[in-house]
This record gives sequence, structure tokens and C-alpha cells, in this order.
Amino acid sequence: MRTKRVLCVLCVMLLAVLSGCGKGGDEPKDTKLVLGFSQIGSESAWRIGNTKDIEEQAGAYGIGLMLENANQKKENQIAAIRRFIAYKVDVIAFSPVVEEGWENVLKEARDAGIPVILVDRDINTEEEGLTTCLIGADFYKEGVMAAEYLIRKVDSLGLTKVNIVEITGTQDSTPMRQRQAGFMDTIAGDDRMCVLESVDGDFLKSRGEECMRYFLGKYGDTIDVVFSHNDEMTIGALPEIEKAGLAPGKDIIIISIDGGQEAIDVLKQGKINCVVECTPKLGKALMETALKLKNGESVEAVIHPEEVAFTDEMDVSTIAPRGY
Ligand code: GYE
Repeated sequence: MRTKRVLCVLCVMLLAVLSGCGKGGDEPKDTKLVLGFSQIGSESAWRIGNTKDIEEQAGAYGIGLMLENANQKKENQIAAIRRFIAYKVDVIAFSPVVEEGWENVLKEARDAGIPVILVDRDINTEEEGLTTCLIGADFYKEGVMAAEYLIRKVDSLGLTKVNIVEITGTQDSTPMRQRQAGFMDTIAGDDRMCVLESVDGDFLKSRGEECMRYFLGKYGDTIDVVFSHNDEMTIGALPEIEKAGLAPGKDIIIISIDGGQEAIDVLKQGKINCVVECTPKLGKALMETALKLKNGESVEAVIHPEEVAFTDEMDVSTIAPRGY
């Protein structure tokens, strides 16, 4: 798979180089758009589904894709963007692993006259306007939806006090910051809600498992709710709860985000109570935006896909296959 991807990237690079090497002025020019995309890594089903969707949509739109996987490292993403600039791609896109630290490389892209699209996550820079637009979920709203579900659940169970533990996504990433903010702002006025502790689970299954073990060791069966920022961490946490002799979905309310197939299957088994959808299918909007930028057209500053929550309040047997 990896070899195939590397080969594919090499072909696109070769194409890009060759297209700049036409000798005579009357030779047909290669007008194919070349898009350089720096992906964060392969940490979750969401991320893998997102990469697959971007590859498929690039193919469908006839766009040459130079895809680089940064293995969760910001330094690798910066190096990839520099390579895209050196190859003179038409458009650069990237999913920033964290919000800070992009100023210099984005100024280099601007100086080279290459427009940059943010995919999935946002950045925080002193200077504005270093990127053209953001295509990604409204993470704040996802946090709000998670909290609204919890409030309804607590109402329906008639609970007077609930102890919440939070397993957060990668520190300083947009989904971590915004999902937390949306959730906390929404429960803030409700004095039944008590957040015991938030721990960084880095969006990884193994960390979800470790965080849950830590929480259970410290708070035992006083935990009423687990709010986990993605499905991987949730799926890592569940066996720990069972090992402690507790039933996830019954003794502890489980709230997750992403809505990948594996989590939906667990929701159907009753071990997760609510999964807020976050769609990885951003490829179509990305290709359309890249084409517009190449043609010098204006683009929307922010594109948020529509998302819903899947919960134990609904007939979960009817949820269609998720595709990631
Ligand atoms: O929720 C998580 C992933 O940035 C929306 O990153 C994305 C998050 C997603 O690895 O599973």
C-alpha cells in the first residue's frame, strides 16, 4: 500500500517536472492541476477514510495528487509543504496536526504564489490571510451536540449529579480545543454536571485505553460519564471499563465523536450511548476548491459539512453503512 502510494507520488512528481520541460512553444502544455496534500498520519479510521476519500476524489476530478503522510509530526508536514513549493505545485492543502507553528512555511508558500487550503483542522497565526480557506467540520458544534445529548440523558434518568471524565484529542489541535469548548460551554450552567478530569488521549486507541485505566484507578465506580473526543480512544477505553466489572453504556454513559462503522456497531450493541458524526469525506469540496483557485476564482472562506448525532434515543438499526 505504502509502496503503491510512494510510486504514485513519484509519477505525479515526474509528470510535474516533465510538464515544465516542453522544448518547443507549440507543444501542448499539461494543464492538469497538481495538488500537494500533507496528511497528518494514520491514527484513526477517520483519518484513513479521509485519505482514501481525497485519493478517490482526486482521481475522479483528474487532479494530480502528491500525497505525503506526516506520521503525526508537525516537522514532517513543514518539510512536505517545502517540497510542494519546490515542485511548484498549483495548490497546497494540509491538515495541520496542531494550530500553532505554521507562519514561516506559509509565508514561503505565499511568496511562491501558491494558494493554500486548510483541510479538516485550523491554524492560529499572528498574520491573517496566509491560507485561502478551511474545509472541515464545525468541532465546536460537535462538542455542543455531545453535551446536549448528555443533558437529555441525565434528564431522562432523573440523575441529580454526574461525574464526567474527558479523554481529549491531540493537545493544541483544533478538534481537541473546539470539541472541549463546545461541550464545557454547554454544560457550564448545569450544576448536576461535574467534570472530574480531562486527559490527553492524542486520538489514539492505545492512549484511550491508558487514560481509562488511569481514571478507573483514581475514581473507580464514581465515574458516570466518559466523553471521548474520537471513536478510537472510546474503543480503547471500553474493555478497561468491562475489566473493572462495569457495563459501558449502562453503568457509565459513553459519548464518542466521529461515527465510524466500528463505533456505530458498538452503539448498536448498547455499549456506546451517543456518537456525534464527524465526516471525513472532504475530498469533493477540496478538489472543487482547488480547481477554483487554479482558475483564479474566489472561494468560500469556510466550508462545514452537515453533521448529526447517532444516539440510543433513536432506532439505531437503521443507520446506513458509514464507509469509514
Ligand atoms: O476526530 C480523529 C482524527 O481532525 C476530525 O482527527 C479529525 C480528528 C478525528 O484522528 O479521529
